[in-house]
Amino acid sequence: MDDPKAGLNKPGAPASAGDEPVIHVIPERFYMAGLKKKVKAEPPKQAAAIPSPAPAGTPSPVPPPKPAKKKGGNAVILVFALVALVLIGGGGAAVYFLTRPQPTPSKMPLVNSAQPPAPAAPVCGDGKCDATESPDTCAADCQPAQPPAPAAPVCGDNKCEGDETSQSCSADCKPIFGQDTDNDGVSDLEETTIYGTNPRDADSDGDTYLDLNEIVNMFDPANPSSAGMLKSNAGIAQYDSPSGEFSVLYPKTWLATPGDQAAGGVIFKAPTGEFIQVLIVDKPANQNLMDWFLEQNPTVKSSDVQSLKTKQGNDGVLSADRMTAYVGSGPKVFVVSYDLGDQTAINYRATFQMMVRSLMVK
Ligand SMILES: [Ca+2]
Ligand SMILES: [Ca+2]
Ligand SMILES: [Ca+2]
Ligand SMILES: [Ca+2]
Repeated sequence: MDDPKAGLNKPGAPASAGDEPVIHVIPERFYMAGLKKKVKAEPPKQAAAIPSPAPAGTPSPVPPPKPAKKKGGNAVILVFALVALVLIGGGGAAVYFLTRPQPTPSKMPLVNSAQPPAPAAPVCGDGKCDATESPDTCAADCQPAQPPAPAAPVCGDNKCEGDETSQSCSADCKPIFGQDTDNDGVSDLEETTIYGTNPRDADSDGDTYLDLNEIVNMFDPANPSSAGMLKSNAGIAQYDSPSGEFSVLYPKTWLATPGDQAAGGVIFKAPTGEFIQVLIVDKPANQNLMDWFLEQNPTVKSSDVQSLKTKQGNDGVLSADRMTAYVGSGPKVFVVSYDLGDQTAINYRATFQMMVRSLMVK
């Protein structure tokens, strides 16, 4: 019988004897079997991969797919897969970028487009007065500001403006009278330059008649005598028209200039520039003076005018502004008007009344 232990020894190994330690090893058959199995488990790829050549003359069956070809097909598929992946990835990215929410256009682009272009630097001499230019910095382009032309005054707007006066527009302008210190209706200028009365005494001669009352009734305000008449006053003269149609008292210091022969009349000019004029116009002999006046002045109401009577006894009409009187006598009307000239104040109101009252038709 074989020593079972001998089978456990390595081949060629001396058999152990005595008390020497026994080394147990895997029996060779097991060892080899295991090794064979191991070798069998991994056969060389080459033998399995290479197909045996078909014997000549025999029809070759459907050739098995060549490993190389199979490898190339896989590569193509891989490439296609990669390309597909790239395409899918790229398409997805494109879809993402195309469909992702865009920034609201009201933010960036509008802000930029709303910015005005930077203004060009102003050029002096281009005929345009730019905002930063002025008559001081660029007289060639910029004219000095002209004051706006004043609007033409409108009579009836309740504003006394421009060259309007109580005479040219009584609706807007209240009359301004010259200084009258003693408030007797005779201006200081009249008292001192015409009548020789006291501008601080309403009854200069002390005859109990006020200065104005004496003047418009043809009495001398500077003479207490009841017989003292105005035409005897040192400052008064009488004008007799060359045609012999009328006479009128006037201040002796004023310049009397007869009108032309056809119109008759006269102009008395004061040293201060005002003047009082007498004109003679025709009217129907049988027409009432007021009717004639309203016919001549259709916009004037009868309630706006004032009736008067001359010292001689002729009827008269005083205009609304109290600056023109119309004295009727048969087929004639004597128009006495007071023009302020360049003056704004009415300095000769008492004298104008005196002259109208003194008018005598011959
Ligand atoms: Ca006075
Ligand atoms: Ca007086
Ligand atoms: Ca008196
Ligand atoms: Ca008197």
